[in-house]
Amino acid sequence: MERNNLKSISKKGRFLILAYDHGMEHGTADFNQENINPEKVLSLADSGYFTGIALQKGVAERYYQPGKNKAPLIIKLNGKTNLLDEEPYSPQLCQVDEAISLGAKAVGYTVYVGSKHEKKMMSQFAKIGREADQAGIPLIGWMYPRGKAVKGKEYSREILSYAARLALEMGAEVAKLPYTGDPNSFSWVIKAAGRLKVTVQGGPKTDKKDFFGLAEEIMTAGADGLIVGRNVWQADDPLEVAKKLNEIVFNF
Ligand code: FBP
Repeated sequence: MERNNLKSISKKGRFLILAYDHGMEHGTADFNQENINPEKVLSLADSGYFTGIALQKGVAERYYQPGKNKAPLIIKLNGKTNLLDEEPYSPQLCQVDEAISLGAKAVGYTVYVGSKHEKKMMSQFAKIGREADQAGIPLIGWMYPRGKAVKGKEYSREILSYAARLALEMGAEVAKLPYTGDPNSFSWVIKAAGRLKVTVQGGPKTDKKDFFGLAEEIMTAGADGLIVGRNVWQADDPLEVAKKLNEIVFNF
């Protein structure tokens, strides 16, 4: 059964979402004079190539204009900095009803699968899932294996299929996962996700052609789309990259 109006953040059942929550996650190291300005990235998101933009609450409050901005808004409800060297925990910073009042059509939440604090994140995720269900909007799980228990296995078939299955069993509508690195193992991850939609993160900026090749490979493996940030807005020609990714994701 299709739940919670996925249509508002997808096209032909697929997703191409622009992620722009890096200021919180990474500091300003990811930005240049252009892409540090949320207005520039929002206008890229509004190009028509994306089915959504993922922002933290503060940026959405000050820059996103429902009705004027075209890309559907997805609010990341939790987040953390990268300054502390400890088992990862990403606290909830925004509530579902606040996200909706900002115009959100979906919410996202990161679970660090395998972290010492996994239980706390799972229980927050479950509560958010109930609230999102009541509001009729989808919950996207940023499912990232991290921490001592999974060290060295963050990209393995075994752990990523576990993360995908966890998202299904917790009641997410969409999972965002790292890529295993090859289509065979990733097709097992997708199988494990069952009826859950599976999207893949972009990762650090790589050569443009290599990234397009990777995007094609990920879609061939059976993914439902991409949630990508740096490989788009750090590119010299972000609009061209967006156009090409749109072709790959929606015309596959
Ligand atoms: P990218 O495509 O730039 O990797 O963005 C995806 C994303 O999940 C962002 O939403 C988030 O800020 C970032 O990656 C987190 O990256 P990491 O935890 O690997 O530092």
